[in-house]
Amino acid sequence: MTQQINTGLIADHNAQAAARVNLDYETLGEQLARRGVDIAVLKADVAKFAVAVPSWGVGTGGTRFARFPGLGEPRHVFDKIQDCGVIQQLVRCTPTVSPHFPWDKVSDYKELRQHAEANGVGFDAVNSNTFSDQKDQPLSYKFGSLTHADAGVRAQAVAHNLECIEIGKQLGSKALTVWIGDGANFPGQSHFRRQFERYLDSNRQIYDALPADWRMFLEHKMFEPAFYATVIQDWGSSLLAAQTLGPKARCLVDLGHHAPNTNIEMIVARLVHAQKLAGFHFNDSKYGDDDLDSGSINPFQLFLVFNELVDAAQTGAAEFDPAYMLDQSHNVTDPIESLMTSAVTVQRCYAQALLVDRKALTAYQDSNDVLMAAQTLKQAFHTDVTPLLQKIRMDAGGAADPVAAYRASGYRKQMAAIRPASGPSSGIV
Ligand SMILES: [Mn+2]
Repeated sequence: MTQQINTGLIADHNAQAAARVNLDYETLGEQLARRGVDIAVLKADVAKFAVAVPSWGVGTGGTRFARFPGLGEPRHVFDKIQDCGVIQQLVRCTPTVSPHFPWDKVSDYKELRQHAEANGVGFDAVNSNTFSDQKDQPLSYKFGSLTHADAGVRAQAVAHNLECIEIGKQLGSKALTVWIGDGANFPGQSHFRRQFERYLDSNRQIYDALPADWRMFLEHKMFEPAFYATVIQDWGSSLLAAQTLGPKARCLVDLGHHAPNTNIEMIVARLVHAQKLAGFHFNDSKYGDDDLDSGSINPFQLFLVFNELVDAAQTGAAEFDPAYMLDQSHNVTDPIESLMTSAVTVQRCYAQALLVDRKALTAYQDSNDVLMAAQTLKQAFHTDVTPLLQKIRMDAGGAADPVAAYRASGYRKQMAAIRPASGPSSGIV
């Protein structure tokens, strides 16, 4: 296997941190023991947690105003996979990459799969793109794709999704994520019901082509690029579509794809109840679909989402097997640093949610002790599990402090020497 970051450097980094981490871990273990939690059991559980990295996330993102490229950006999917391998090497909780087509198209998928294996990562859900036009594409998606008024455009969009499934089979994927930008920018532009019916009809053709052990993740998004009405704008439309299509279709929750102040954790609970939760695209936002780093604005919300997930797992909720992925746009940070930090943040919220005293919480809920119910969640959220996460990473060969080890490695500088600068550009991820 190709280790992009020198393993000796990581070992030295960890050796310097070991005494401090071990002491902090012991102290945390004593604190948790007083609350009836065995830190060894918690550690074994958290060590199994994994979140996928999006292939498009390792490139510098942009807004519709501008994109300011970083140094040593990946030139193609092979570079992207290599960067994802660096992330996994240091954080040890991002074992898979989610590719996006046609951006990540290659002529030899066997070679791509081998390249991923050599970099210590596998493939997660494949993503289709019918929200932008590609060079030499016969028909335009300007006025929609799977829901376009013209049957020819719909057929082209369906064919692209079928191709994504075929590529995914070669890469070892087990899911197709479908997000479309279809909608309307003006009242009157589209017939709401006919457009939704066309969505279902097109997706039926894709659904029918899914292998038996695959899933179809339907991703909703409130707005943009359609600013007046989006076909799959909310979890209600998504659930309706998933229920119409059948058991392989499920609803994907991207944290940024809701109106501000939406109670996302409650949506999660509803989707668990409906046995339709596909999984997540983690990110954070302040105003809209900002695609900021996970937990950077509202870590408590992320914790509350995991509180629902841990509750669902511990109560044996049916058809509960959510897929976790980061989906962020890194405009002003090094994407590798942001993705490492975000993966650890998501893992942290999972660990904190495992610390909720559920027996006590249930008792407070049933006796209407509102204040203590809220305090029970806060007690878990306020627990600093940093030493636990450090210990898990170090035991797995990752770094005590992934960003510090990454910076010390000089990886970005090395890549800047190999990969030519892409130059400033407008445009979006
Ligand atoms: Mn997303």
